[in-house]
Amino acid sequence: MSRTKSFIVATATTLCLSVSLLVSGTRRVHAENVPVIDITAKRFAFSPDKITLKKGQTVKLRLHSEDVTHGFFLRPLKLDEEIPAGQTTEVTVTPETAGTFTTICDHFCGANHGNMNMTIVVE
Ligand SMILES: [Cu+2]
Repeated sequence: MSRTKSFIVATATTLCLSVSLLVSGTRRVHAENVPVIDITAKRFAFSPDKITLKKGQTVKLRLHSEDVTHGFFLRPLKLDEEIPAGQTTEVTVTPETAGTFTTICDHFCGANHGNMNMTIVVE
């Protein structure tokens, strides 16, 4: 192989490697870069009290508690989280069923706990 030829081969190999590194790097960023929805729990309501998700689209729910420990339970979306007092719980969800669902607080948080819920619409 001539000097020029081997230089070209080496350059091409380096280019290919850089491109594949770039591509896999981009993929990784996309996987972590899912939309985030912030939800705040505070006696005795969630804020916002309604969110809309797209069927098949992964989102991250970032659940904050502003006071005591709350729950976040929605069987059809397989959500069963605890939000410890004053803390944040993150959960990733990919809804597979369209519909209107009611998420409840399933961790007793006081007198009006039974009315603490929010709506998740999947369309
Ligand atoms: Cu509660």
